[in-house]
Amino acid sequence: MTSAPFDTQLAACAQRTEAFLIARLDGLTAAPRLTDAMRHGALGGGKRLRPFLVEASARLFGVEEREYLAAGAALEMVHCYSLVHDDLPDMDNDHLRRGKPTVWKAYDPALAILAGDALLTEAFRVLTDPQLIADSETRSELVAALAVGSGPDGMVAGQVLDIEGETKRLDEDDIFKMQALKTGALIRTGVEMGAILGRADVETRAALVLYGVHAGLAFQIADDILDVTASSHALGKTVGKDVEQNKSTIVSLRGVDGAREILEHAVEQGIRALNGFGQDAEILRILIRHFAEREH
Ligand code: GRG
Repeated sequence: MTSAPFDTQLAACAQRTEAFLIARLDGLTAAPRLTDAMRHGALGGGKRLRPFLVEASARLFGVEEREYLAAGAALEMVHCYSLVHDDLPDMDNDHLRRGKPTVWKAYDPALAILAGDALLTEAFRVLTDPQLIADSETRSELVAALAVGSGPDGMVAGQVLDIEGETKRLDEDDIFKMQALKTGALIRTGVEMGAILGRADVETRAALVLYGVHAGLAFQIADDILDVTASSHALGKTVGKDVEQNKSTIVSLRGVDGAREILEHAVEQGIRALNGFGQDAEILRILIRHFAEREH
């Protein structure tokens, strides 16, 4: 990793990811209104934290920019699809996302469903493109990792558990499980994709996955704390959605101070998982602290 400050590195990654997504979407001409809705859901906003996780992990192994950029953009397309679908009237019924109307408000719910579907499927097309990722085994392992992280053993399962939590009381274990799947799975997958691109050995990949699990936990607990402590109107985020819907979160069960303790523990465990990586992994250590300390 370069020694540029964290914010500069994250901004550079966001810019590269945006440019990649613009070019990729410009190449889709079969149904212009669909591509416009995909642009609305994927471009012009978003912190691009997940591509940065792929990049930071891949750079530990000297992976080329072309490869980690493609893998990070694919992961971001899946993340954007999840937000587009999550905002739908039959899910969270949100009107604003990233400071602008949600895709279903700007277009209509049917097109928002299809734009989400198209972002999801296009992500996998990116990962199978030999012009972007040279080695065929790497491509197929990336596809498998993203399918696990995003599908019925990952994010989609988490979303279902979250919806079930609206009608039944979740205990702490249920909440940890739901969050590890709904938000944590894609974060973990980002770090894992870097390890796959780097052809990391089994132990090295497992250490990075362990870091990713704790990074996902830190991200979600920080989000729950922000829901009750911060005002994020300016960002177009629905403030305290879980609070508003009376959903159980770690904060509602343990209080803000209790949640902060769990958050600090997750950060420590994540950093400990990187013990074997030395100075090269400093950016991942900064990143997990950034997750814990973020203000939006
Ligand atoms: C619809 C299958 C399906 C899944 C949806 C991730 C998800 C599951 C829903 C998103 C709802 C939500 C607000 C989850 C909490 C995690 C969170 C704050 C996600 C937003 O991620 P950021 O902060 O967003 O990285 P940006 O806009 O920066 O990309």
